[in-house]
Amino acid sequence: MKSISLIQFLIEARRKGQLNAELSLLIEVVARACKRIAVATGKGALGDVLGGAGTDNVQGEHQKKLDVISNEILLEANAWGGHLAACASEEMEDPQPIPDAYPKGHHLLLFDPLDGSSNIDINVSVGTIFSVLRCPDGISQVDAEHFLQPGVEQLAAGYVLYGPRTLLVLTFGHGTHEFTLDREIGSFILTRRDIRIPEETAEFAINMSNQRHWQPPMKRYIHELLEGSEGPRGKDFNMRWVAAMVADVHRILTRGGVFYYPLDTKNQAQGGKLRLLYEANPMAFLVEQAGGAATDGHQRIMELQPTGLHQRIPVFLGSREEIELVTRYHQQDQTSS
Ligand code: FDP
Ligand code: ZN
Repeated sequence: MKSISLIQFLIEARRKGQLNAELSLLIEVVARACKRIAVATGKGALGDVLGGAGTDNVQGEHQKKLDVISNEILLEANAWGGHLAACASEEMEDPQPIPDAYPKGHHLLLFDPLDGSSNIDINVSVGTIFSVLRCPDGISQVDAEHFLQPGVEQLAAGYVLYGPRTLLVLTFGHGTHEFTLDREIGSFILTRRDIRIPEETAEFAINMSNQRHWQPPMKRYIHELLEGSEGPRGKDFNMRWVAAMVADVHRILTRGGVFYYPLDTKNQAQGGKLRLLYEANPMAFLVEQAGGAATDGHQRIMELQPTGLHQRIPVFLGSREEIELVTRYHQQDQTSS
């Protein structure tokens, strides 16, 4: 079978009118930066990249050295190409404008440079998540407010999973596609076109240790799954939790399943655990383009109007039938209370 590289795939998509040259360049640049992050994560102790950076990010979380390194790699790679108006990152309080020395483009890039960073030191999968928006016209100075666009406005989204293989999973609104990094030639090669998530599943991902902190509809739903073939669902469910959203979502895009990070008494003051703009929205776009669903327990994630750059929300995504059921339980609870 003839292999198709990411670059060839993007050129063909441009010919079909699915994306423009600037967006194509942006995706190539992000992919190139992620190859460097893959090298850095792969070095581990040999590259002195393990452990804490000794700093906290805007969310008050301790930064790992690789969080900081990955953020710098993405910023540096995206500064000079002329495809961006500004970047925003989990690791930075405010958006970073493109330096004056370089031409500015029409896109806004958001990223979580290294998702699942508690996995770094134990040599388990981590990933990079990104989302691309159009910069509103006539803006000379980009501010956080320009990034506050609902997920339906995303032009592209994707993640790179640094696992046994380095994979790029991408959408620009024409399906969700997977590319595997061929380390010998240094190129991402198309390995799955038009990924489809099965509508039904018997596998769920949730941090069960939070069970006692959940709200009643979540307790009810998970209790029914755990009752298995003896309960109302009439079938047994299996559970997985990698503690890196990228890896859990990738499993769902490979064999189906659902991923939940609900509201609980520990995270409700912040609105949830996961960040809307650079975690939930890009994952929702990828999952919907693969036939799955993504809600905040009440409504479609991609239709939420963001109110802050680092806003957090509850996340329910994956195989459509389960997401519809868990969302219904939350909606019923709201109407009865
Ligand atoms: P992390 O904080 O390590 O970056 O981004 C949030 C996230 O990881 C997700 O990737 C992951 O699914 C979740 O948090 C892990 O949460 P727990 O600590 O509750 O397991
Ligand atoms: Zn993250």
